[in-house]
Formats: sequence, structure tokens, C-alpha cells
Amino acid sequence: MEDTKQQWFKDAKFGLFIHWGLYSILAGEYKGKKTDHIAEWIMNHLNIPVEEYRELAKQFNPVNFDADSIVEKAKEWGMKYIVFTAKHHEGFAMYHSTSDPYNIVDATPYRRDILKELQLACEKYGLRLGLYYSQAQDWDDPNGFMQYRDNSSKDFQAYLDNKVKPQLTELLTGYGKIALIWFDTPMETTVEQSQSLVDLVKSLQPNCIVSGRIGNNLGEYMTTGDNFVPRLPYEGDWELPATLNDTWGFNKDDHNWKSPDEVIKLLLKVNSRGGNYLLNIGPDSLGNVPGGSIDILDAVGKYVQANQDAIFGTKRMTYYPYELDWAEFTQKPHKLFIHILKPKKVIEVINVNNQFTKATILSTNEELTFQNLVTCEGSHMVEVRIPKSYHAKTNYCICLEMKEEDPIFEPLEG
Ligand code: H79
Repeated sequence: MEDTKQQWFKDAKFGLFIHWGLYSILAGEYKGKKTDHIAEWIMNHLNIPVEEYRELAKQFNPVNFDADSIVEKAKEWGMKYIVFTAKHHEGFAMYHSTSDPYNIVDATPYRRDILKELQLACEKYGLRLGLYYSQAQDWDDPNGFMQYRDNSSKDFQAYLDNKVKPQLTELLTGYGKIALIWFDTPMETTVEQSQSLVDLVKSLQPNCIVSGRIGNNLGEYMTTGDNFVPRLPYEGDWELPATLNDTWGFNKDDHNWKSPDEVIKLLLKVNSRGGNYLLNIGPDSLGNVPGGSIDILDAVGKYVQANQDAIFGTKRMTYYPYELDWAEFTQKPHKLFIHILKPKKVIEVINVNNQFTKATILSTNEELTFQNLVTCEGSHMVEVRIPKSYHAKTNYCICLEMKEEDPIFEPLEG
């Protein structure tokens, strides 16, 4: 896989995934049966016939959807890009498709092209707009793949030619600059088929990035498994798609929210290993963003805003041999950032052999006393004294300035 040439993606660090479609109406339950899996999969999981599922469009009227306020919030949370589900596996287009009337303008009483609204909001607030497009699975199209079903009699090429390519063309010609197309679940897509979609995207918008899940190793960055964090720094461009609870699409019964602390830690882990954290919200059938996710993101956003210098513009960390439960590191030239995640009175980082010149609390610039020392085991270390007023605090960041460009971590030995 060849990395993208788009610098913005390497610098982005934090983005907003939006999963929204007809499944938000069912919200995890159909005819009294609940799905205990990801809610946007309900059509597949509960075997809802196409004609029945299509009826949902007639009641889709998300009058509270407000593209402007969602994008404004994303900006406030420090996010640099948005990825919106233009079409998920259910097959319904969440924009005004001219090639298929099964879309939010022609098939619902709502009749608004929300993708246009998102495009304008992204332009207004200076965020990049990416689009999720399910290129292989389409449970509505007779020739689209459906996972966990027999697909052997399908003419997948016909589906690509008749639905996918026309719709990708619409998306890449009607909504301004598209930052990336987030393809997903390639299943049995052949090399030629993946390549033809890459070629189509690039012919319409050469700077539009193709996600890792186009299949056949033809994407421009690595996408991890959903919610799976690589253990080690990863060298190429990459992104972690992640949820705030246990679903992407809205599920009224899923209240298993991560805490803001967990999300901050995950963001820092991903950033320090060189990746972007693409964090999901799933609006409900009225277009409301669940309060649970807003609360978490408001808290996470506060951390991001206060500590931007230690997040944006950082690069993949030099490998540090210890796992710390109280800290995550990030780095940029001549600076090592220690994000403090548990209450501490004194910080001791061992196996580090830099000449540190200054220590501050990043958000306030308050200077801290520190010492370069040698441990009794013989490894180098730095010790930083935390002011009393911070002893009970978590989620703040210490900036250590150093003579050398990168941290020098000593390997474990002896
Ligand atoms: O868009 C989100 C998911 O819908 C999509 N990728 C993210 C970004 C995704 N596509 N496929 N998968 C995730 C794999 C999902 C498999 C399963 Fe299931 C869904 C296993 C458990 C839930 C379907 C329902 C099969 C068993 C139950």
C-alpha cells in the first residue's frame, strides 16, 4: 500500500465519523426483536426483507438535523475532518442521488439534501469532508454483496457499473472538494474491480484519498480493525475508526458510553503511534446527536483545545519500552510531551537520556522544577516536580524541552 501524498491527512489526528441512515429509525429494534449487535446492521442481522425495509424511507423526517451545529461542534472538539455515510450497506443514499431514487430527497418526506448542507458547513468552518461509501455490500441491490449470505449467483460487476460508479461520480462532482472516500468491507472484490474504483475517484478528484478498505491493498492508508488499537507505533499513514459506545448507527438501548478519560487516552495512544482517530456519532431518526456522545466529546474537546501543541503537528513516537498507566507521550522536534492521566506529585520517567532544558505545564506555561538523574539501576531518568495545585488533577500535559531533536529512550537490558 502506498501512503497518501496529502499532508493534511498526516497532520489531522482527529476526525468525526457520522453514521446515519434509515437504520436510525429502527434504533436497534424491529417488530419487537432487538439486535444486540451494531445497529446499522439490523437489516442483515434480523433478515428484514428489502420491500419492508424500504418502507422506512417514507417515515424518515429528521427535522432536527442541523449540519451547521454538528460541524461547528466538531471544530470546537478540535477535529479536522468529517466522514459522513453517503451510503451504508443498507443501500439508501443519504444525499440527492440522480441515478437512484432510493435517496433522502426523492424517497422521504424530508426532501432535503443534507450532504449539500454538510458540505457548506464544512466549508464555513474549515473542516475537510470525507464520504463513507459501501462499495461492495449493498443489501438493497440484487447484485450487491451481503455478508453471511450466499452471493454466488450475483452479478457484482453489474452492481458496480449500474449503482456504485454512477453514485461515486455524483458524489465527486456535486459536493465540492471531497477529502477522502471511506470504502468498507471489500469482500470478494477483485483487484481489477478495486483498481477501477480507485481510477474513477482519481480521475474526478486526484487529491481525494482512497481508504484502506477499498481492498486488494490499493488504498492510500491503513485502516485498523474497527476499535482495534495497534500495540506499537505504525510507520505508514493510518487511521482508527472508533465508537463511543458499542454501535455506529443509533441504538436507543446502547448506553455503554466510554468515559471522557478513556477517549482521551485512546486519542493519545493513536496519535503517539502515528495515526488519526476517527470517532463516531450516530444521530437518531430526528437528526439529534445523542446527548451521551455530546457530553463525552465536549470533555475530550476541552483537553484537545488546551493541549493542541501536544497533539497537532506531532509525529509518531520513538519507541518507549514501558507501558505507563499514568501517562501517554507525544513528541515533536525538541519537545517531549507527557500527558498526565492519573494524579501525581512527582513524575519520574526512566530510561530516557536526553538533556532536558525546560519543563512547563503546557496549557498555562507555568515552569516546573526538574532534574536529569541516574537511577540506582543505572538508567537515565528525568524527574519533574508537580505543583501542589495539580496534585489531585488528571488530564493535563507537561512539555519537556530538550537539546536533541528526538527523545533518546534506552532499551531494557541487564
Ligand atoms: O460502518 C461500520 C460498520 O457497520 C462496518 N464498519 C464500520 C466502520 C462494518 N462492516 N462490517 N463489519 C463492520 C463487520 C461486522 C460484523 C458483525 Fe454482526 C456485525 C458481527 C457482529 C455485528 C452481523 C450482525 C453479523 C453478525 C451480527
